[in-house]
Amino acid sequence: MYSLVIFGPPGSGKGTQSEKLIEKYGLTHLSTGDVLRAEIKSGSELGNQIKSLIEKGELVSDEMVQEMVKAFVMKNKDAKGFIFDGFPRTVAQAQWLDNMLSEISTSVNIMISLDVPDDELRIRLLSRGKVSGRQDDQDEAIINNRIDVYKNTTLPVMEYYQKAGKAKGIHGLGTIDEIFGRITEAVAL
Ligand code: B4P
Repeated sequence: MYSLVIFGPPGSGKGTQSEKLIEKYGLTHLSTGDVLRAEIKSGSELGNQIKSLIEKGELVSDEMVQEMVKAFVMKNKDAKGFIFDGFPRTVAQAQWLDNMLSEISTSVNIMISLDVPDDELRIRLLSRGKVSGRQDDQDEAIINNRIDVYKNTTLPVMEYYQKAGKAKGIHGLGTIDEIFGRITEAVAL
């Protein structure tokens, strides 16, 4: 099993590059953002709680996200490997992921970190907000909070993977194909 974490600030292109990675490597994709948005769409009580956090640009609790990730991985134990997109977002989630994968005798092979300047993130997210209807992409104050949460809470996850010798930084500006080319060089599967 080959598992890859795609990491970066909001708007860095994680979802965009995941689509190309799935196509090339046949890995099974898990976007925690997508799973959370599906829960919101279901109209459940849990979905309402998640909605209020996402619309403020805050993270959902580790426990809630971990439960969703575990259910997904256990359901797909025969996968060739996974792309974890937007997960882990805290050091606690990263430690938990290592433990959970070791239960099925596997581990994260590589962490791809997309590096994009803040100004470009704001441009991309506001432009997606105009077409996607995503509330968290339409308000600059919420976007700024997401970037702050990334720097304060999520960035230490990079150090976690650096210490494990698994982090690869990728320059995240350029065309989608140019960035994908840099990623495939790093993955070298
Ligand atoms: P996500 O869905 O992960 O949202 P995101 O960080 O904005 O990333 P996304 O994948 O959507 O965007 P991308 O970088 O591809 O999370 C949403 C929320 O859910 C979080 O804020 C949090 O509240 C919650 N959540 C999710 N996971 C969680 C976790 N593990 N723990 C706790 N809470 C969690 O950016 C794409 C945009 O840029 C697109 O519009 C694309 O067209 C554009 N783009 C991409 N590449 C480009 C390029 N090369 N040039 C120009 N534009 C480009």
